[in-house]
Amino acid sequence: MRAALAAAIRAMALLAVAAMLIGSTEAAKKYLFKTCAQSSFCRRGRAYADAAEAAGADWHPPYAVDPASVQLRQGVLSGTVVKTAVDADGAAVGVKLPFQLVFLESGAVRFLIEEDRPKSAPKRYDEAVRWAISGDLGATAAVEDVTTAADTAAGVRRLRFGPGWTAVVELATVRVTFERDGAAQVVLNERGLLAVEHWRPRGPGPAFGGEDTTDMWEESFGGKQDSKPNGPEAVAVDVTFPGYGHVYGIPEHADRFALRSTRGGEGNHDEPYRLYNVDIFEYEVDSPMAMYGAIPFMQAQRAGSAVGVFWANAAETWIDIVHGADGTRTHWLSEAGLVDVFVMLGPDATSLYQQYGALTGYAELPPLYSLGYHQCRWNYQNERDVLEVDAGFDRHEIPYDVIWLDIDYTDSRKYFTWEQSAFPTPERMMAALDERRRKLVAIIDPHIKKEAGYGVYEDMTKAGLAVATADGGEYNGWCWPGESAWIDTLAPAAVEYWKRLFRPGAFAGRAHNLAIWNDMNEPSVFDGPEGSAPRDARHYGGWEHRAVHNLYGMTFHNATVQALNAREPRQRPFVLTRAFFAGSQRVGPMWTGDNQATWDYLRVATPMLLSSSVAGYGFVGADVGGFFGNPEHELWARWYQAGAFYPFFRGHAHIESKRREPWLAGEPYTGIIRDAIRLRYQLLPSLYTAFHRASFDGSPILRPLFMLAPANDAALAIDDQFFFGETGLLVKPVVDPGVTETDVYVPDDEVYYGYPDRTVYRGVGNHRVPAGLDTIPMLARGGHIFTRRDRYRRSTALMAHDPLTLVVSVDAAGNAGGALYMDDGETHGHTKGAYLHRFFMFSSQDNILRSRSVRPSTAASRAFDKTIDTVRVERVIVVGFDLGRLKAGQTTVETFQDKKSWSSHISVTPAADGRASMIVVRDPKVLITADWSIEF
Ligand code: NBV
Repeated sequence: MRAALAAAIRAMALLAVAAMLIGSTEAAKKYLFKTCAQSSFCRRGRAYADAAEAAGADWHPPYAVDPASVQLRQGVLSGTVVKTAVDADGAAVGVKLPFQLVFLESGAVRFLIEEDRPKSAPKRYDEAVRWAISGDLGATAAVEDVTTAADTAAGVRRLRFGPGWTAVVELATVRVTFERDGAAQVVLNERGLLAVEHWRPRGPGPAFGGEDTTDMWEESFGGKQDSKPNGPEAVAVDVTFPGYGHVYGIPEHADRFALRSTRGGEGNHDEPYRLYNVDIFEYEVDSPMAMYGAIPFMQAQRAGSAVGVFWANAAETWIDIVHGADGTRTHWLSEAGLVDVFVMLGPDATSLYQQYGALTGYAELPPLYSLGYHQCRWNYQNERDVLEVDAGFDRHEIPYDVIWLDIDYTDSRKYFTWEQSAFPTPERMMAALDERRRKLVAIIDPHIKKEAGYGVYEDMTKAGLAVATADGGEYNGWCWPGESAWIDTLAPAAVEYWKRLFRPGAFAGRAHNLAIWNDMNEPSVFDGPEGSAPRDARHYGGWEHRAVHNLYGMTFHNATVQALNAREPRQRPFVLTRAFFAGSQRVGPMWTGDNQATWDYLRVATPMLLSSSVAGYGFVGADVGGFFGNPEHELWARWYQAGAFYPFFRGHAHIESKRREPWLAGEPYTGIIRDAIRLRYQLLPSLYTAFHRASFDGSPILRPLFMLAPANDAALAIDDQFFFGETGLLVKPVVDPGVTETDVYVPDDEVYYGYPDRTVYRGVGNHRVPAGLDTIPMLARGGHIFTRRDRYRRSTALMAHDPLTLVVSVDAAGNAGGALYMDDGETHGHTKGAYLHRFFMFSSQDNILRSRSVRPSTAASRAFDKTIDTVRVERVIVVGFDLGRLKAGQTTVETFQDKKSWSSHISVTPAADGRASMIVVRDPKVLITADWSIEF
């Protein structure tokens, strides 16, 4: 009786939590999440840093490399760091910490410190790299020992690697300095903050020389107890970037792109940036608080140089940053796992993204439809609703590709079921969508309702595939369906089971236009500590949740992708995730979670997307329109104008928000939204080309200004503008109400043309540009050629044979170049050569625009060409060409293709009123599959 009452009270309390999640409009409940001081290892780590700071030159940390242990073998410098500690009886003990400095083929250097623990002690978690890293961790042999006699006398090892790079290891201080051409770029442990909380038997009271032992063996937060059976096992190190004034990355935070100092002061944070995947509903902007995902990769940038570090640790992590006159100092602390740092020396941003991608992988090419517009809402009510929305897009002539179903399509939030009365014939509904080549995304979360008779729960529990409690039972907590268990996708058997659930016929019939959305995979647990799973819960392999927390979401996302791959092997999968880790870019896109329908959230979306873009995660988006609340109409329209450039472009709204289908905005807003979505579709060939580039070198889709203007210091902090893929389009979304004009910062001395009005902007600095409600401030940088498809179609698939337009914006010297990548957009045929890849070059030397294939010609490529051999270039637009180079009265240009030539008509608009000239070649009758030249 008592138990039943307690359960009822608990259920009511949880319903209140759920109601809060559904209905609240207040700011994030900060107190629900730890501060550094409330996380005992962070508190200890910061105190350690403070002590070092106070001691200055008298700081003598207890770590040193044993010189006799050091050896260099096949690209690996190894040895033992010895930590001198005092045991419970006051005796000195030397804790052995084997280290390796591994010089990787990709140019990155890995600094790994493990711990020699007694056999009886629990193992430190050492599998974060297994999940995060897809590249080769083998060493390169091309390391040269350039240690001099003087170095040896001073206890220094000096190793040369890569293109003139050096690593200098100081044994007595365990300091490693990475130099380029003799100048230090990255220093590990410069401040002596290296710390490894070594294993010790649980014992009474203050045991180790002066350490603060409170909360070492258990701690509690918000009334939730963490049993910490392994005791303290945090790791930390400081990383200094000498001469670098700016650092970026370490998503996910709702903050500026250029990260702030975190030790107080005007405009700075007081708290470190935190990485701990949490369901931070109604997050605050301008905050270092943890969010849904975590990528511990940081880029440092100064004029002309980029370097980076990747901290391969999936436990809770805090990062302190202090910018000084001589560079940036950072301090990385994680609750468990290893010191495992990868240093990358760039020397520029593009090389850095390649180095990081060589480690953690590149995003595979997504299906083309997923770059179209997605329409989501919590919830589309029933089949009729779905099909009416679908038809609404056609009625209003707005292209779109995907409609989404949120949690309420299920029967009582039991995933893999359908609410029968609302969705009696899902397959029929999907077939109707398929007629217009559209897709359906259904949400599937990792919490599985604990209910007798629910097959998924019963199978999972019988096979022991759920996350376990500290003592080995099944872990249960509360989420949308009520009491639930969580699938443990670290376990191979759980992944196999997950695949079975998606088999054709098992879910959504045999529909092949199905894609999936993974939400709540931080994991979000209503009654768990900080709204997540307890740190002492257990995963496959016996690992504590604490150590794998930040990568759990990626394993779930990964399992879903594997399941879709097994269901429809021909097709590229699409699975959106909310939680992520380093490596998630390989799996599928993410979005920035539950933002609000206010200008602040529109504003912060750009720096947030840039932050993940530079951390290897380019396929990202923010909910267009704002999830919570109702956007005023102007904001609604402006958000679509910004969203048209988000790599992942989805409108979404909360269950209590008013309906948000674009036509409900009314004129002029619907027209503006339509134009923005159509612009997106127009730019799809270019966007897809950028995704192709990202898939082999990690170049972001949204590019920070420093990528094209690396020498300009003043551009480093700008985060309300970006370049769009390879197009050279510099975009500044309007994020304030009432704007009619705005300043666009031109970051380099190239010529820029207003797009599409051709106003010439030249000179580094701000330029005033028109920005009325129907205008997206955009400048086309001289020197680029990009492609468009200008016809309105209902979905991406229906554009496959449309002709292309080439936009050539010549640079100050009269030249331009660009690329186009195409394939079938659906299958894996491109991996076997079925694609088209061309470069376009416009040369002022001979006034010729050339199209050249840069793809090997194979049977597969030729077969692909056949499928698009009717696709022609219908228009070439050349902006900024010096018309003096045309013949007087010239009305045609000569076109050459396949040893034939013909003339095509041009229309010429001279430069006037501050606008550049324009030549339009109409229907030059050239094919996209052919090599051709057009002579002006
Ligand atoms: O599944 C409901 C929502 C979803 O619409 C949203 O996009 C997710 O971020 N989900 C969170 C759960 C509850 C939010 C209050």
